[in-house]
Amino acid sequence: MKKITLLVAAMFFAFAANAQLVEVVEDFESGAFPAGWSSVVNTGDCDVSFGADMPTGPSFPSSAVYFDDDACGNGMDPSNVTIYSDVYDLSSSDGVVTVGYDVAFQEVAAGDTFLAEVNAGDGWETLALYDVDLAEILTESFDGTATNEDFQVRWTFDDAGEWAWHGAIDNFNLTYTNVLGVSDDAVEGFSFAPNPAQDVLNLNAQTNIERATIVNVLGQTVIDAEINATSSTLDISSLAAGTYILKVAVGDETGTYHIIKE
Ligand SMILES: [Ca+2]
Ligand SMILES: [Ca+2]
Ligand SMILES: [Ca+2]
Repeated sequence: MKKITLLVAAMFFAFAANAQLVEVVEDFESGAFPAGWSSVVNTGDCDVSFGADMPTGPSFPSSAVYFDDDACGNGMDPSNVTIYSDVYDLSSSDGVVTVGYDVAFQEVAAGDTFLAEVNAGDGWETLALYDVDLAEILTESFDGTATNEDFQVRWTFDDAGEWAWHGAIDNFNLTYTNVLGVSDDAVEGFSFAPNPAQDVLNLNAQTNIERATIVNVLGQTVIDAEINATSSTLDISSLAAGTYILKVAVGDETGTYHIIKE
């Protein structure tokens, strides 16, 4: 994932038909983890805290979640503590995801680190590694692609066995666009295959399929075919890879399905 500064693409999608911008923001003002969030003490005896005032260096304007190794104390067992975000289902998203947070990190010995990672479908990968003191609260934003059902972000503070300072985050934000704000709407007796598909979609129904259209993430119709048969094929070889919506009119019903073009 690489940094971006604007959410222009996501905001544009929000105004297109059949697309819904989803924005998750967590500000840690309650003094406890939001639903779905947690921390895991991998080693040591100390866990995270909530608050604005950091043990040293710049503090936050409002409550953050942080690991305070200073408060953990001198001579304690080495601390390695991970903050886990909620798990987000991005399977209905168009694949474009932006994740961000504000971060503070102060170390004592050079070995201390604060590691941000994301699971965007291929296991944990590094978003950012904070390895030296941050002179200011840093506002981070990362742009990438993900359509996994178990999208998650985590931050791990490692004190390298020292009496160290802290790592903290606030204002977690996750932005993505659902291609449809609703789940698939199936028509009984209608089926199609394969999905994902490369070249051809095979359509089958027990009653007459009148029309089939394919809509992209911008809500634009890219294929519009009169069928008038109980079975047919749609040539999708010209479509760019990505997620689309298949709409079918079968009898007097309309079905909508997510399809993936490979
Ligand atoms: Ca806050
Ligand atoms: Ca370091
Ligand atoms: Ca320590």
